[in-house]
Amino acid sequence: MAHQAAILARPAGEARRMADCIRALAIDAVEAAKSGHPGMPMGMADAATALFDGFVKFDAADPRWPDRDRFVLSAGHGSMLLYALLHLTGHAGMGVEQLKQFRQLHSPAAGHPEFGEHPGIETTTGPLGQGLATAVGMAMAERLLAARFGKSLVDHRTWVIASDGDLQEGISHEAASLAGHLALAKLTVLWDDNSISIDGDTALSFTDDTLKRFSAYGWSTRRVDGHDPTAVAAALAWAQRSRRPTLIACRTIIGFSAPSKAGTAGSHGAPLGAAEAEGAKSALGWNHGPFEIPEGLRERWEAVGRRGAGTRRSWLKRLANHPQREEFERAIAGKLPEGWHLPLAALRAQHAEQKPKIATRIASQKALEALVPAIAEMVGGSADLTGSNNTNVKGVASVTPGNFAGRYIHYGVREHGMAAAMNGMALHGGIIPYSGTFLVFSDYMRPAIRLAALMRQRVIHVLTHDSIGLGEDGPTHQPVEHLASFRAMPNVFVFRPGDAMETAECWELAIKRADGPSLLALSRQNLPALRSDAGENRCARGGYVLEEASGPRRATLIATGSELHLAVAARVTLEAEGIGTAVVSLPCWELFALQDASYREDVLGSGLRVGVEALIGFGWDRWLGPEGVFIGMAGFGASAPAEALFKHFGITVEAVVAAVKKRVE
Ligand SMILES: Cc1ncc(C[n+]2csc(CCOP(=O)(O)OP(=O)(O)O)c2C)c(N)n1
Ligand SMILES: [Mg+2]
Repeated sequence: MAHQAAILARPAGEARRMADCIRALAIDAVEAAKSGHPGMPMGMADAATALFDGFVKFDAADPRWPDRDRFVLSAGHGSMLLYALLHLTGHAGMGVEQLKQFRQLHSPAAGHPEFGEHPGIETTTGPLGQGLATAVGMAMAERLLAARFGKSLVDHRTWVIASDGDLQEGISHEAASLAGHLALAKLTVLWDDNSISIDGDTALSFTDDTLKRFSAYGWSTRRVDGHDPTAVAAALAWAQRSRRPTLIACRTIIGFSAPSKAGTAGSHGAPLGAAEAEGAKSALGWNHGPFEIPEGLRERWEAVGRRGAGTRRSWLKRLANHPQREEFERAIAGKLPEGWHLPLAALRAQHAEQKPKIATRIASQKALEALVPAIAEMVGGSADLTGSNNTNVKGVASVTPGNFAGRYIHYGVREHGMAAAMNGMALHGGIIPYSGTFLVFSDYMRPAIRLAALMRQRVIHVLTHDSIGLGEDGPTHQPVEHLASFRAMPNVFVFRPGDAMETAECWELAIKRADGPSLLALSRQNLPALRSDAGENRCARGGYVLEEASGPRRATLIATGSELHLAVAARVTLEAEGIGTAVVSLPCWELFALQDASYREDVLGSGLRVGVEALIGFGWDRWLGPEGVFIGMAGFGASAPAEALFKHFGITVEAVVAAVKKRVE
């Protein structure tokens, strides 16, 4: 490659040598693992070196320092770039032993960066586009916390390295558009503009004018030679001065220095092979053993790792004397403020007394009215359905481009970007993000919810219009399979409360749950109050006997959400006919599954079990057993008033009664 030859012909200054450390480690680790992606780290090594050497504010001695800059490797397949940086800058827990274990079981240097595997890994990446959108949330969190605690405690930047694939993904459009709208000036994306993806030249599928695209979103953009450290540094300095988010297109050669694979998809996702690896090192003039970093360069890199130490110490002093110190530390630690639950307890007492007949989405708004004023770190929002999701609270101001003092975000119709940004806010720390859309559009958020589950982040999604009960909007808007699919997703808590009281209880559980995402499936339609006790949070066990049989129990009706009252009504008829019937509410399967077996057996009973839920029955056999009966949906819904639909699909009190009588008589 002539271009590569020209670059290699330049006298190799210190910056090139430092970057070569990254290249050599990436080559060696991928060779040792016999799998991985050497091309991206080899191509972006120069730009990453310029970024870390001169710009990223961090201190390797404390990778969780709250006011550090956030660095997100959105192109997670290039994970060795991140691991090499953590290693070279002297982070504990990423020694040469760990690099030698790249991609092996229990190594922090996993195939793709995994949040939690090493404190220097800010977020899990690998699903392209997610990292960039998560970083947008981190940059939003920085602004929100700066507005709350001031610049002396919160003043950091968010840096992203993104690849062609990151920018091709739809989520990058949502995220970049939102970032541009909000003028997130402290967000900078370095685009690895190498014109190569897996199928070959990106020209096969990608002819966007990316710089124009980003400038249309309200970003400032620049193009540089990604192998020229001086040019990259100048662009980074320019980015720091920008009043808008910045995109720096770094023209690079994937697999830089590999004699035959550089500039080709061949270097993207497979070891170079011994000969090509040798050739790459000799082209660089790198004559050290595998995983070996010469002393001078190691010292130089470790100095980079210590560069922020003084800044961190000054920050610690400022924190020590700051009037909001305790509040800041509490919020960052994810601890709830003292007494946070008192207004909610008062609301539950009120529900017990007044027994309001309201939709659970309205009940959710009432819960938010109790929670949001009490918990300053709750930041709400909706994907343009605020009035339908009932996610805002009177008196809470909206965030606007110049003003992050508000706590409500108009995400626009960008569900995927919203969910990923929420992950970024939760990961950043100091914020408990919640938001809303229709349950059916959770499909548009699924990849981000999956990452929240994988990373065990506290994000809360208010998902309203949760069944055919939404009525006339019809089957495009009526979820059927959604809860089954989220119940199948590890670490997700799916709540489907049946009345106002249960809604308050489920909100309490979602807020308390610091180690994973919670979804609240809520009705559009009004539902009668079924509970008049406000003491114990009965949803906390996931399922409980709402009404016991008056005599020996012959049947148990198990329902969730808007079908709970059908079960209660059916019980009245069955009891009147002498069939001892209990009603079990099962608002959270995941919590119920955590209870001991004897509790579960007591609740579910040994008689006939009938499940009632206006959704697909997939998964219900887990509770109903082989002899059970399920009353719900078997396919898509239809457009009609809700009452007509429940009748049409046979989800009625009469159907429940008939199902029981058929079996027990
Ligand atoms: C959502 C998603 N789809 C597909 C993939 C599989 N994949 C990994 S990298 C990649 C594209 C590689 O091209 P680019 O993003 O330009 O990275 P480069 O090869 O330049 O490092 C694909 C399709 C993925 N990781 N995530
Ligand atoms: Mg590429």
